[in-house]
Amino acid sequence: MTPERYPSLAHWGAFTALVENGKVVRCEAFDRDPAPSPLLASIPAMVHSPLRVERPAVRDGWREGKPRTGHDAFHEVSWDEALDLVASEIARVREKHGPTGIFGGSYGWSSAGRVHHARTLVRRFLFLGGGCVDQLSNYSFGAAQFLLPHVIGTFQPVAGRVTDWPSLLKHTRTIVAFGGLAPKNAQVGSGGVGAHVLEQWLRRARAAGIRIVNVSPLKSDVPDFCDAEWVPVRPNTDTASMLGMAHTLLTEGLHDQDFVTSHCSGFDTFADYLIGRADGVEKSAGWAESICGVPAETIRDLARRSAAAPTYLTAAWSLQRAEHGEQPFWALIALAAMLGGIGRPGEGFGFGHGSMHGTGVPRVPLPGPDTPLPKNPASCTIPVARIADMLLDPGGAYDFNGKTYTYPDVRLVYWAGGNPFHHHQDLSRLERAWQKPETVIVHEPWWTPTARRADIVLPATTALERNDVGGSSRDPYVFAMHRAIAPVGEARNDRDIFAGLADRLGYGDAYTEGLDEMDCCRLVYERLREAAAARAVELPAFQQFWAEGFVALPKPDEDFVLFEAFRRDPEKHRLATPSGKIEIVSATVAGFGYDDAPAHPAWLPPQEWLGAAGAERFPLHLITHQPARRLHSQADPGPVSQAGKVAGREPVRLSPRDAAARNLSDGDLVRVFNDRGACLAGVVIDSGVREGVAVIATGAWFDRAEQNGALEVSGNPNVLTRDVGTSRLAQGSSAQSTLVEVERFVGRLPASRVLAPPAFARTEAPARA
Ligand SMILES: Nc1nc2c(c(=O)[nH]1)N[C@H]1C(S)=C(S)[C@@H](COP(=O)(O)OP(=O)(O)OC[C@H]3O[C@@H](n4cnc5c(=O)[nH]c(N)nc54)[C@H](O)[C@@H]3O)O[C@H]1N2
Ligand SMILES: Nc1nc2c(c(=O)[nH]1)N[C@H]1C(S)=C(S)[C@@H](COP(=O)(O)OP(=O)(O)OC[C@H]3O[C@@H](n4cnc5c(=O)[nH]c(N)nc54)[C@H](O)[C@@H]3O)O[C@H]1N2
Ligand SMILES: [Mo]
Repeated sequence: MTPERYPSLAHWGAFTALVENGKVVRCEAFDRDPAPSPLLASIPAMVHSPLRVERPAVRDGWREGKPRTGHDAFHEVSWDEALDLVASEIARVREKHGPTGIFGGSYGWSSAGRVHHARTLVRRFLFLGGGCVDQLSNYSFGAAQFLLPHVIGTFQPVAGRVTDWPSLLKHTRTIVAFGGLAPKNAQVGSGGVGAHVLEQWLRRARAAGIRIVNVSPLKSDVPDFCDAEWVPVRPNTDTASMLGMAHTLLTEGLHDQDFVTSHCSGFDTFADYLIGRADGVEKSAGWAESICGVPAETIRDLARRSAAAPTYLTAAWSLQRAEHGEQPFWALIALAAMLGGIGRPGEGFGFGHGSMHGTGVPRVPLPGPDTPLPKNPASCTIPVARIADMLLDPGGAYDFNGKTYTYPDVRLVYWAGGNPFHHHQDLSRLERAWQKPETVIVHEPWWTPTARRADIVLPATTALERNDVGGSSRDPYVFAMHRAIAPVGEARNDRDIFAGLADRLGYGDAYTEGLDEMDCCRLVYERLREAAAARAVELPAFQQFWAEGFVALPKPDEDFVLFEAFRRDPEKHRLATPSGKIEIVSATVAGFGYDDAPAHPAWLPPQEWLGAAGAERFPLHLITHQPARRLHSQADPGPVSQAGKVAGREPVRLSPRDAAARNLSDGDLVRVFNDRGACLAGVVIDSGVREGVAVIATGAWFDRAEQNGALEVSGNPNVLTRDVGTSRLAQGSSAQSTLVEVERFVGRLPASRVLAPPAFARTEAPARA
C-alpha cells in the first residue's frame, strides 16, 4: 500500500507526513532542506502517543479546592459539559472580578502554523470577550527587548535583521562569538524552518579563513569543524571580559575616537568608568581576569586583534537570560562602538547568530505569515517572567522600565500553547503560586506537567490534524500545512474550542468572523501576498501555493549591513534614541535610578555566580541551555529525546575534574541540588565543559517524587533556577544565574510517573489505543 503524503511544518523543519490507515508513520524532510533536523523522527510517536489527551477532563478535587499536585486523578466529561463549564467559569470570574481576574498571557511556542497558533487564539478569544491580563515580551530575550531601545533605539538586531552571512563572508576576518554559534539551536525557528543553513554558513566562513573565537563555558557551542579558539569564560561574567577588552583598546589608543564622538553619546563618562575615575577600580584585563577567569593576556590579545582586522562581535541570547543580563549586551555594543566598525560590512555587532534559525540568513524584508490580534480592552500586562510574582502578590507593586505597576488579582488562569511547568524558573515557587487561582484551564494535545496541574483540560489537535499556513520572517519559505489525519480521540482545534466558548458567551460571530479554517488559511496567505506585492515580489495565487505545498521567496539583491545608513549619515538617519546616537551612556536609564541598571554598561555581580560569597556550598554554576534533542519540553517523551537520556534521566555535563572531585563516572545517577530544590540527572563527563560549570538542557518533563522530599525525578533544571527579574529595567528571565552542587544519588530510585497518563474515571468505556 502506498502511503498518502501531506505537506506540513514544525518549528524544527518542513516535511511530508506519510500516512497509512489513518496513522502518521513517517516524516520525510523537505527536499530543499540541506540539513534536516533529526527531531522530525519524534513526530509520529508523539501524534499517536498514549500521552495524548483524548477527551475533555476535569480534575477531581477542583470544586473542593484541593491543591493541584500534578498527581491528581481526572474524570472525563463530554465536550458539551466541558464547554458549558468553562464558559460559566469565565462569565463568573469576569462578572465578579472584571477582566483582570482572568490571566490569558499563555506564553509558549505551541505550533508553527499561524492560523492555529494557540497563544494567538487564546488572546483573541479573551480580548474579544472583554480582555484579560496578558504577558509582555518573551523568555528568550526579555532583557534585550527593553534595554536596547534605550541604547540603539530598537531591539531589531535581536529579533530581526542583522548583518547577513554573505556580507560577513566577504569582509570579516574574526568573529568573536560570546556564547558560541550552536547549530543545535539553529535547528528551530518560531514559525518553522524551510532550510537549515547555519552549518553551511559556518563551513563557508571556515573556507574563507575567518577565525572564530568561542567565548563560552562550553566548547561545543561552536562545531568542531570551525576549528574555533575556545575561551572558556565563567558564566555570567562576559561583561567583565568585554570591559577588560574595552580598557585595553582605550589605554593602548586602539579605539576609534572619531566614531565614538560622531556616532555615540556618553563615551567620555564610560571611559572614566573604564579607567576607574568614578569608582577607583580600573577595568583592566587583569581586573577582568579575576572575575571571568580568562587570562589577562588572552583578553588583551583579543582586543588588539579585534582592532587590527575587521572583526564582528556577536552574543548568544543566553547571556542576557541572567541576572543583570542587560549588561553584557550593552557592553558588547560599547565595545563594537570603540572598534568603530558599526555600519561597515563585516564589522559591528549582532545577536543570536547561533540562537535561532534565520539570524543573518539573507531574506527579503517581508513579514512572516501572521494573524493580527485585536486590542486587549483590559490593557493589563505583566513582564512575561513575572508570573509567579503576580500570582503570589496580588496588588503588589513592581518596577519595570522606568515605571511602577501593581500586580492584578488573578482568579482564573487560561493557558493554551505553552508549558509553564517547563519554562518558568524555580518551579517549587511556581507550584505554590499555582495554588492561588480558583480555576486553571489548559488546552493541550498531551498530558504535560501543566495539563496535570489544570482543573479543566481540553484536548487540542496537533498540526497534522488540521489545515494551516506556516512560516516566519526569518526563513525564505512559506508552507501549506495539510490536514493529514483525523483528530486523535476527541481532540478539537484550539480555534474551534474557542469558537464554541465564544458562542456560549454570546460573541461567536465576532470570534470567527464567519470564517472557516480554509478561509483563515487563505486570508493569512493573501495578507502575506499583498505585503510581498508592495515590495514588488510576486507570489502565486493561494490555489497554486496550496497545491504545491510551499512557496520560496526570492533572494534579496543586496547584502544587508546593520546600521549602514546611520554610519553614512548620522544626522539624516538618526537612531530612535534621545540623542539620535548610540547611547553608551543613557540619561533615560540613569533617570530611572535603578541600582541594578546604571547609566552605562557596568560589571554588576549577580547574586549567584562563581565569585559569589558563599559559593562554597554550591560550587558549580548551572547552565540550563536549550536542548539539542527537542524543542523545549515538546516531544520529551518521544524517541529522539528519550534516546539521549542517561540513567533514564536528563544528562548533566561536568568537566573531568569536577566529576573526579565527586568520584563520579559517566552514566552515574546524581542528585543536582541547591536550597531551592533538587533533581536527578545522569552524568556525562565532557572535557569541553569549563571547570566549575554544570550543564543541563531544559525541557525534561517535570515530575515530582512523592517520597524523597521534593526531589524532581526527570532532570528538570527549573527546580534549581532562581526566579528573579534580570533587573528592574527589563524584568527578564534570569534562568542562567544559578549555583548548584552535584552528588551521587543513593537510596531507592523513585519511579518516573510523568510518562504515563494520569488516573482517570471515564464516563464510558474508552477506546484508548
Ligand atoms: N532554565 C531555563 N528555562 C527556560 C529557558 C532557559 O534557557 N533556561 N528558556 C526559556 C525560553 S527562551 C523559552 S522560549 C521557554 C519555552 O517555553 P514553552 O514555549 O512554554 O515550551 P514548549 O515546551 O515549547 O511548550 C509549548 C506547549 O504547547 C503545546 N502545544 C503544541 N502544539 C499545540 C497546539 O496546537 N495547541 C495547544 N493548545 N498546545 C500545543 C506543547 O505540547 C507544549 O506543552 O522556556 C524558557 N525556560
Ligand atoms: N534544539 C533546540 N534549539 C532551540 C530551542 C530548543 O528548545 N531546542 N529553543 C529556541 C529558543 S526558544 C531560544 S530563545 C533560543 C535560545 O538561544 P540561546 O540563548 O543562544 O541558547 P542556549 O542554548 O541557552 O545558550 C547558548 C549557549 O550559551 C552558553 N552560555 C550560557 N551562559 C553563558 C554565559 O554566561 N556566557 C557565555 N559566554 N556563554 C553562555 C551556553 O554554553 C549555551 O550552550 O534557542 C532556540 N533554539
Ligand atoms: Mo525562547
